[in-house]
Amino acid sequence: MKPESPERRKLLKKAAGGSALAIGAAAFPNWLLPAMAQGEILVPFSDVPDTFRVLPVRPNSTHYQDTSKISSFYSTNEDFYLVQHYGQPEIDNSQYQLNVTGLVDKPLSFSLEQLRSRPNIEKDVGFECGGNGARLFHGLVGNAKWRGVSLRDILQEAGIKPEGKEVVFFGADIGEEELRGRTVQTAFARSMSLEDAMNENNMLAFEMNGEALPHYHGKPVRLLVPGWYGVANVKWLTQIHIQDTRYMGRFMGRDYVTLKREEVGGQERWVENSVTKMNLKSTIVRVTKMGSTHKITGFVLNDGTPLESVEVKIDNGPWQRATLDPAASQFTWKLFQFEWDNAQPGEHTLVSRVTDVNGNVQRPADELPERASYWEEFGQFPRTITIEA
Ligand SMILES: Nc1nc2c(c(=O)[nH]1)N[C@H]1C(S)=C(S)[C@@H](COP(=O)(O)O)O[C@H]1N2
Ligand SMILES: [Mo]
Repeated sequence: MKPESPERRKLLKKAAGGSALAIGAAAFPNWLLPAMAQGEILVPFSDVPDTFRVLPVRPNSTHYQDTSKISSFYSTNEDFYLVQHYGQPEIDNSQYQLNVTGLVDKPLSFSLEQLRSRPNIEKDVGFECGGNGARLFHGLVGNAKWRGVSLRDILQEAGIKPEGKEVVFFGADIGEEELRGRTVQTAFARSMSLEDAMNENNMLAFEMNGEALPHYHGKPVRLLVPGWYGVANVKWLTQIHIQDTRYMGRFMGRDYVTLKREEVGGQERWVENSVTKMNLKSTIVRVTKMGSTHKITGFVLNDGTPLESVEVKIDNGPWQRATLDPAASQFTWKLFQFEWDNAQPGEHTLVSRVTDVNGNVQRPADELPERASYWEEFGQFPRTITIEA
């Protein structure tokens, strides 16, 4: 973090002093149910259509969180969103093998036990799907404590040959793709430059929130690339391959590819990019009422760059600083909260924006470069709410 301003110190103190974010975690079956613990009322947004439903987890399905219920730093393993493109392969732990192949001095192979017995690392990491956005009220998101082993240590142990440039991560899940007039079987895979793969934060995770990695989240081992969109975090990881050419699979070259109109050396061009690091983003997800005070809660995600501020604007009022959850660390989501006193009855618009220490400010969606795909929705997201008289 940047040298702290007195204002910021005050905010952190306030956060630590008990204006806590966590509200007694009441499990309730329907997001519209207004009753909360300890006299706190959930105030529904008026921008959520009556038809919007958060479904329970079903096999092989996408699952998104009901973001209006986000009230604790860790998502449970059940709430944490789910995305998979070729189903959810079941791997028998006793048969599991991770192979490190390609341009290495020493190809390696690990059983689950061999991986587990390496020096363990534990990290809090949150991420969202590159396709997360307003239509799901940003529900393709989660934050958890992960335990695993260092990817860099394993790559160093294998010894990357000088010509090794690209590291490909293959999952056990295989899908059929129609490619250039043929039907082929391909595994889910993602790749990174060797430099990105060697980042000390990357891990191979086998535990999530203190439990063995759940089947749907990639049992028994998945890759975690802190600060990147979810697509990088290859589940059911079975092979790491080092090569000297770029890997061009569906999830690098065709899908999870943004298309934006940008300036390229003074020339306006349409630019396609594989989804990698998370953009600086905040969104309001929840409003509760207790007495005459409304609490506005939201989350921030980014690539791990320290934050300067999160601010909330109500209607045409000024930007006002929100309080950041002190539980947050570099690669987690950062929950924020703003106390809105004496809200007047009627319709209100609430919006948040986040600024990082490099001066990057989250902008309104219509001020961002023109974009032709739904990947990477990180503009400001105004919400509307009706305060009853
Ligand atoms: N093997 C495999 N890994 C995968 C995927 C997949 O389809 N297969 N989907 C990716 C995408 S697009 C996302 S957003 C995250 C979701 O991780 P989660 O389901 O644990 O939240 O997993 C990534 N890892
Ligand atoms: Mo995703």
